[in-house]
Amino acid sequence: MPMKILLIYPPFPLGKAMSSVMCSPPLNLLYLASVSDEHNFKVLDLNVDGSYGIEKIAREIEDYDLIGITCMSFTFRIVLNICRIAKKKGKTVLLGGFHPTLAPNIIDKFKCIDMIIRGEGELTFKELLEGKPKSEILGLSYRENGKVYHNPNRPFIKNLDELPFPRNDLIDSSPYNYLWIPAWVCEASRGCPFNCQFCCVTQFYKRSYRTKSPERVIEELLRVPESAQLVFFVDDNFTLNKKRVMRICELIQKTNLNKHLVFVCQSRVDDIARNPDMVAEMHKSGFICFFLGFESFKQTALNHMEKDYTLDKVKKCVDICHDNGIMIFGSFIIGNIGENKEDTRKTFKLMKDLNLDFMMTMPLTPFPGTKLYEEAIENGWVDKNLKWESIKSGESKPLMCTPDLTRDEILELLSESYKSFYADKGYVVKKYLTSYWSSKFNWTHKFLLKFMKNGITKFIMNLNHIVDENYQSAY
Ligand code: B12
Ligand code: SF4
Repeated sequence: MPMKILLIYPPFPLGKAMSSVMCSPPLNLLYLASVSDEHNFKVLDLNVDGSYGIEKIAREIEDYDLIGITCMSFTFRIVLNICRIAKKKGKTVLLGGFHPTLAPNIIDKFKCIDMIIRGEGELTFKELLEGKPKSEILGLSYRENGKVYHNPNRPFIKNLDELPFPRNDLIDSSPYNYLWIPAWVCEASRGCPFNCQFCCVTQFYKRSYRTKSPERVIEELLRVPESAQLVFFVDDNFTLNKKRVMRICELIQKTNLNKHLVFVCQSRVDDIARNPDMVAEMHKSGFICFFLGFESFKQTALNHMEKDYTLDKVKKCVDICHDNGIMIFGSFIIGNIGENKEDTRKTFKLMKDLNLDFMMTMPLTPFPGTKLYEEAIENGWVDKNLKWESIKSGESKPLMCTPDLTRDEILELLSESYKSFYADKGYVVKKYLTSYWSSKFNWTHKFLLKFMKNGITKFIMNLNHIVDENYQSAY
């Protein structure tokens, strides 16, 4: 008997205002929905439709047999509220994603969660839908007759090419965008072999790294909805294997995908510094921006977090990108162990001296299961009774202090980082009126009108949704 299954992506902190600037398709749910033809799926992305308050969710849930929800640590509070509504309606509630995988004991504590699929979801979900006895399904945690069982882990999928293609047809592609450019996402590999102390990926994928074949990657790109003009590769480390990247580039050019799509990926400073020829080829194939986790510009802090790159590579990496017309979106952590205010401000200055194109900062966060969490607990930097279920996803207050900085100081530095970078007129004028008119960056001209027309108007129209308490508490 076919089931009606509702897969929910919970809302991000800033609601509609955020989604008009950046809104990413729920790729995980599209993969999950691909594992069975027998059942009927609906994917509900609450980032797209800001009108979903508690009553509307409750009405929607009514129609379904199984409610699956994806969950990150910062969305756990909202997810839990949705679980409670679903449970009240007598539905079966299933969670998956990083938070339930790395903190599976939440099922022991919260009776509104019936099942958790830990780790990669596809095969476990398939077996569950096929009706295999729960006790035999690897990677499943479940409640039965009031008792909770955590089955052994499921080994990682050996050949990622065997996965069915994501069910892109289940959602309307039009709301999805990255900085106002109509966008889609693609996954070419899973995991990362590095061992950064703060990172959840190392724990989730146990430092494994598996790739899809370049041919399969192209197949996925060919299925990207027509409306998209940009594809973001969600891989943690797209450039790890140069030979493979070169082959993907070759195939992108052969299939002319770069005629109507541009690409953004996540990479590492050392990969870029080592491989200027790869970067040149990537730009030729339509790559326009690299998302790089610099985290800090203090070597001892990088060593402490086991980031495994050295600062002498930074200038080289930035020059290689800019010489090839590739923008850099730098990501930094505020409150690294071993950094004081002065060190942090040196990092702010370097971001501009290096001419980075965009940056974002995040407070050091002790996510469940990470090595950082253990260290923070041991040293009393975080409350040992930290309850993710009471943290609002828009909450900006850092969750831990460090030996050099209080939580309030980290908060001040976070706000200072954005002011010092984006509100510094000299910097923005220099960047936007000089660099992007050079021939290397001529691809930016194509998007400029779009930025102005769609972006600014939509953003202003939706400003009232920013950190909207009602929107948050609606769940
Ligand atoms: C792309 C991405 C984003 C996109 C989101 C796109 C989207 N709509 O999904 C954007 C840029 C918006 C984003 C934002 C943020 N992100 Co992010 N993101 C990622 C990234 C790089 C890839 C995610 C992805 O698409 N993977 C591919 C899919 C197929 O895998 P998956 O999501 O893991 O899903 C599989 C399983 O987890 C499982 N599964 C997942 N959901 C469900 C649900 C059910 C019902 C079942 C059965 C199974 C299941 O099955 C899936 C298929 O195998 C991950 C790192 C990573 N490697 O996953 C970080 C990651 C998920 N992000 C993270 C963080 C911290 C954030 C931010 C807080 C960052 C910030 N500075 O604001 C925000 C969170 C905003 C919020 N909700 O509060 C952390 C989460 C840590 C945690 N414990 O919660 C990660 C792990 C990065 C890291 N290294 O720590 N992110
Ligand atoms: S390189 Fe990136 S994905 Fe890999 S462990 Fe470090 S932070 Fe995580």
